[in-house]
Amino acid sequence: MSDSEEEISEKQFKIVLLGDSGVGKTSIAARYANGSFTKQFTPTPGVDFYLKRTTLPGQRNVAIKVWDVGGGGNGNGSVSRMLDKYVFGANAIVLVYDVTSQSAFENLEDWLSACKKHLAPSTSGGVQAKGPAFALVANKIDLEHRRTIKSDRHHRFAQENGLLTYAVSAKSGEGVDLCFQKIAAELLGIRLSKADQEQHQTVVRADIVTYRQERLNQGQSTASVKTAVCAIQ
Ligand code: G3D
Ligand code: MG
Repeated sequence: MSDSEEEISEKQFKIVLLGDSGVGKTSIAARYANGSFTKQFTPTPGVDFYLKRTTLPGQRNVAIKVWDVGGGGNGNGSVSRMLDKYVFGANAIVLVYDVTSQSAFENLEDWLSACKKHLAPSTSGGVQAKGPAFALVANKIDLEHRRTIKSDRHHRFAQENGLLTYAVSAKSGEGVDLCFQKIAAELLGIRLSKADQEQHQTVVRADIVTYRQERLNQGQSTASVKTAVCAIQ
């Protein structure tokens, strides 16, 4: 295929989201594909698919198919019976946890080993098939005040297991787009420049909350009082 044909053609990547129920997999997939966050989610039965097209440096078009795997259990639980079907042919497997949940983080060991078991080296035509990339995603970073998994623990686990690492908030959108863009770049063997990364950075909206002047004046001198307060929600 010539260079120009390769530019026009589109690569497809299968990216599978795994992790305990409630960590925010559906929210991440919906945020990435639809740019929205819906407060009320019902647990995902089976698997849902989200498709997003993106372009990487060098006019390389990519279609990212996100597999949002539902189910209540962890790698040893109800999901594991179907896990082999979900991870088959995956280009990347994303292990998601909630930064406020100790158990969701600890269960990632089981998710990871269940995946590795199903992905035991296969050969096709005598050629060893390349396994998927693995990534560790810390979700709900908007809940910093409730964080129980510190970033050094996150990085240690990633380093011990050779995982790419990201931190996101499906709620605010922070880091979500960039996370998928970086995974796609990794799969293509491309390095994203600072400018490329900035393009995919989400501006987190800080709501301006206007308090009534008299409430702010209570117990304070008016000289130090501002009428608008910036709050990140
Ligand atoms: P799952 O698909 O992994 O099971 P969901 O998880 O996407 O259904 O999310 C579970 C709950 O976490 C949902 O709340 C969702 O709104 C919330 N959530 C997901 N991502 C974030 C995030 O980044 N920040 C915060 N603060 N909450 C998040 P409910 O209330 O519907 O259970
Ligand atoms: Mg879900």
